[in-house]
Amino acid sequence: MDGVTLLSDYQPYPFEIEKVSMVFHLAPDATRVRSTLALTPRAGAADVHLDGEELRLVSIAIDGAPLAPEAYRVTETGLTIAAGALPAGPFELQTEVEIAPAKNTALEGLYMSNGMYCTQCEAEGFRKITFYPDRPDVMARFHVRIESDLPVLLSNGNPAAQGAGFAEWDDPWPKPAYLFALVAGDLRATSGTFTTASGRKVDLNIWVRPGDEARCDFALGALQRSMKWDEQAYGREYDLDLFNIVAVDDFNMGAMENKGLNIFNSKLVLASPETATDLDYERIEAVIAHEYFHNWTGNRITCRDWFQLCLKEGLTVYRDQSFTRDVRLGALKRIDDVASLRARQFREDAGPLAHPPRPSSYREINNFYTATVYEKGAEVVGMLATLLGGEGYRKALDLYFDRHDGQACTIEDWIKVFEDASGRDLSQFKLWYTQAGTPHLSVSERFENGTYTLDFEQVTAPTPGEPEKPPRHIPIAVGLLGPNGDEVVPTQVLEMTQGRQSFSFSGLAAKPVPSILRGFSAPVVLERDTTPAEQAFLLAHDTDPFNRWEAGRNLARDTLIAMAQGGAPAPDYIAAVGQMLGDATAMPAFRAACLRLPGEDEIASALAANGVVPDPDAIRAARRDLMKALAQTHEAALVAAYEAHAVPGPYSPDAGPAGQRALRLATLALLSTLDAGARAKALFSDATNMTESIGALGLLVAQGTGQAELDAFAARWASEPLVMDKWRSVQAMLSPPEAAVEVVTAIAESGAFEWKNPNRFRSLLGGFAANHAGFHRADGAGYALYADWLIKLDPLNPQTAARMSTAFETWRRYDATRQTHAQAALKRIAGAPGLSRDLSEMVGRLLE
Ligand code: B3K
Ligand code: ZN
Repeated sequence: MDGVTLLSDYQPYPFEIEKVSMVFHLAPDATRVRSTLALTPRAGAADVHLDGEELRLVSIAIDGAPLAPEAYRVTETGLTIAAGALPAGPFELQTEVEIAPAKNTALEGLYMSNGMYCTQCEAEGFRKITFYPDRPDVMARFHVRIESDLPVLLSNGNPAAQGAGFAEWDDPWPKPAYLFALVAGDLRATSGTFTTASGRKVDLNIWVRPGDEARCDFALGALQRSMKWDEQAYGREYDLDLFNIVAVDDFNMGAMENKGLNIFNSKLVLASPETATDLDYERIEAVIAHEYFHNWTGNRITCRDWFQLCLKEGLTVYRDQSFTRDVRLGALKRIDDVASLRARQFREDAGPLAHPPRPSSYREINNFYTATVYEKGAEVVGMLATLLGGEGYRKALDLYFDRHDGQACTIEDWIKVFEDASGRDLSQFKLWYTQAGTPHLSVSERFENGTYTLDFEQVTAPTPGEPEKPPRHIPIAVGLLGPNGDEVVPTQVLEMTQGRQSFSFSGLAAKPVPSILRGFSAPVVLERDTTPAEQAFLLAHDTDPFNRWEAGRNLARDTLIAMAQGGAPAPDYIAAVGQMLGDATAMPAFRAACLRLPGEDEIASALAANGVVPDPDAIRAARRDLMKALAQTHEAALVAAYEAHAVPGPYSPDAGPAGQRALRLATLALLSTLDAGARAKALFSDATNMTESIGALGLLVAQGTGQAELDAFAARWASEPLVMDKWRSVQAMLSPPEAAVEVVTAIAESGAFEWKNPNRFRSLLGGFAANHAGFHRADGAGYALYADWLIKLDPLNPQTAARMSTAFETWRRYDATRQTHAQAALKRIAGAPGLSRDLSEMVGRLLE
C-alpha cells in the first residue's frame, strides 16, 4: 500500500554515525543549520539516504569537497547520495540548510512560541531541521553550537562553551535524533540541585518566561522527588551534570523527554494555588516524573523502530503510575488509572481505531501516540510484574538495563529479559502486545462439599484486521470473603491460559463471596451474574480497595443502565452509598471516588456493549435523576460531610487536603441538585484556590445558572491564558446540551479566542467533545461544528487536528439519524482540500 510503513519491512541503517556536529545560526525566517555527520559504512552499504522535509539545501560536501549536482538528489522527503560519490571508508558529510521557524505552525521541528525558539522532534520532526537518518535506531553523539543574541541558549547534554552571541553543548550519550532539542529565548530559571546516590551533584533548572518564575517551585520539587524515587525503586541514577526543563506556551502535547533538556507544555509546569487545581498539581508531578523516568526507559534504552513505541511509553507510564502511588495517592491511584483506562483505552479498543500496543503498520506515526500504546502498554507491564512478583520484576528490569543499555530495542528483547529472569515461557503472554481488543472474561461459580469453584471463559471480539482471537494469558487476582466479611482466602493470582478454565478452593465452611480481578490485575471486562446485595457487601467489606470501589461502581453503572431505559434508581445502590458516606474509616478521597457517578460516555458504552442503542439525552437525564435521588435520601449526611471537610489554613496540594476538597466537591455536586446552586455560589465567592473556584463554577454552569460567576471569573483572569482555558473548558463541557453548540460557537467566534494555540483549541473543542449529549446532539449540529474546526486547524497543525478527530471514534454506537450526521461530518473532513496525511489517515479509519 502506498505511504504505509510496515513492521515487517524493517532493515538496519547501512551506516553508523560516530558523531554529529551542528551549528545553528538563528533567525525567525531564515535560520541556517550546518551539520557534519561522521559516517562509517556497514557491510553492504550502498547509497546514503537521509530524511529531510521543508529544507532549502544551501550546500553539500563530503570531506570538505562540494558534491557535484549529479552526485545527489533531493526530493520532498529526503536526500540521496549515490554510492559512486562516496569514499570507500568512513567520511564526513557536511550540509547547510535554511529553515523558517517563524512560519512553522505545525509545532514540529524548530519553531517559535511567543518569541522563543524551541523544538519538538519526536517522532519525525528532526528531518525538518536538517538532513539526517531520522529513525530511532541510529544513535549518535551530538555537539551543538547555537548562535543568537537571545540571552539563554540551550541544547542537550552538558555546557561546553559560552560567549557573547553563542553557546556550545556537548551530549556524551549517544542518542537518536528524536531526542534532540534546542531552546533559545529570554528565559528565567528556578534552580536547585540533586545529589545522586553515588555523589554526583546535578544542577536543576526550570526555565520559564519572565513573570512566571513564582510558579515553578512545585515542578522543581517534583523533579527532585522523581530523581530520588528512580534511585530507590529502580536503582537508576541520573547521568549528566545538568537537567533542564523549559516551559513553552505552544506545544502539541504534554511534554517531551529530550536528553537533559525536557520541553514542557507550560500548563504542566506552572502552578500556584490561585491558578492551578489539585488535579493540575498531581498531573504536573506525574508528567515531570514521566519525562524524567524516560532518561533510562526511552533514552538510554530506546526503540528500534516506531512500532516498538510502547516499549518506552508503556513502561514509562507504568513507572510514573507507581511513583504517584508511592509518593502521593496510594491505592487511590489504581482507581483513577483504571477509570481513565476504561474511558479512553477500552473505548479505543471497541471502535474503528482499535490497534495492538505494538501495531504492525501505520501511515503517520504521530497517530499512534494513543491510550492503547501508553495506558494499555502500562497495563501489560503491570501484568508482567504481577506474574513475576516484586522481586522477579526487579530482577528482570535489572537484566534489561544491564543487557540493553545504549541499545535500540524491540518488544522481543523486552519479553526475553522476563523469560530469562524467571525461566518462564511468555510466548502466549506476548499476544497482549501484538493483538488488539479487550478480552471479556465471564465467570460463574459452584459450591459443593466445602469446595468453591470459579469457571472462567474468555472471549475477545474481532477488531479491524484481526478476525481470530486466540486465548490470552490472563493473571486473575482473587480473594474470598466469608459471610461475615472476613477474608477467608487472601489474594492469590490465578493464571488463565485457555479459553475456558476452572479454579477451585477447598476446605471452606460456607459459600464465600468472591472478590475477582483485585487491583484490576488484567485489562479485561469482567462479566459476572451477581446481585446488588453482593455488590453492596463487597463495597462494605472488601479488603482490596480497588474492588471495593469497583463494587460501588458496578452498582452505579447497573442502576444508570436501567434508568437510561426507563427504570427507577436501585434502592440497594442508594443505601450502599449512604453506608459508604458514613464510613469514617474510609479516606475522604476514597469516599469522593465512590460518590462520583460513571460519566455519560461510559454509560453509553455499557449500553452499546449490551446491544442497546444509547440515547444521549436519556443517559444525561438518568445521571441527573440519580444524583438527585442520592441527594434527597442522604441530604443530612451530605451536608455534614460538606461542612466537616472544609480545609482550614493556607493551601497545600498534598494528597490529604486535596482528598478533603475532592470529597467536598463530590458532595456539593449532589447537593446542588437540591439547593439550586446556592452552596456552589457561596463556595465560588469564598474560594481562595482554583480547585474550589473552578469546581463550584462548573456546577453552576451545569445548571445554567452561572453567568454572573463566569463574568467575574473572566474579569479576574483575563490576562492568564492557562486559567482562561479552564473557563472555556467548563462551559464547553458542562453547559446544558441544548445550549452547548451556541455557547461554544460564541466563544470561538469572539475575537479573544486564540485558536492556533493547541491549549486554547483543546480547551474549547476538546471540552465540547466531552459534553456527551451536546456533541452528540440529535440534529448533528455538534458534529458539524466540530468538523468545521478540525478542517480549519488541519492546514496549520495536522497533528493536533488528527488527534482530536478521535472524538468521532464512537459514532457507530448511536441511532441512524445521528450516524448519518456524523458520517456526513467525517466525509466533509475527508473531502477538505489539501487534507493532511495525519487527519486523512484518521478519518479514513473512522469511516472504514
Ligand atoms: N514522548 C513524548 C511524546 C511525543 C509525541 C509525538 N507526537 C512524550 C512522552 O510520552 O513522554
Ligand atoms: Zn512518554
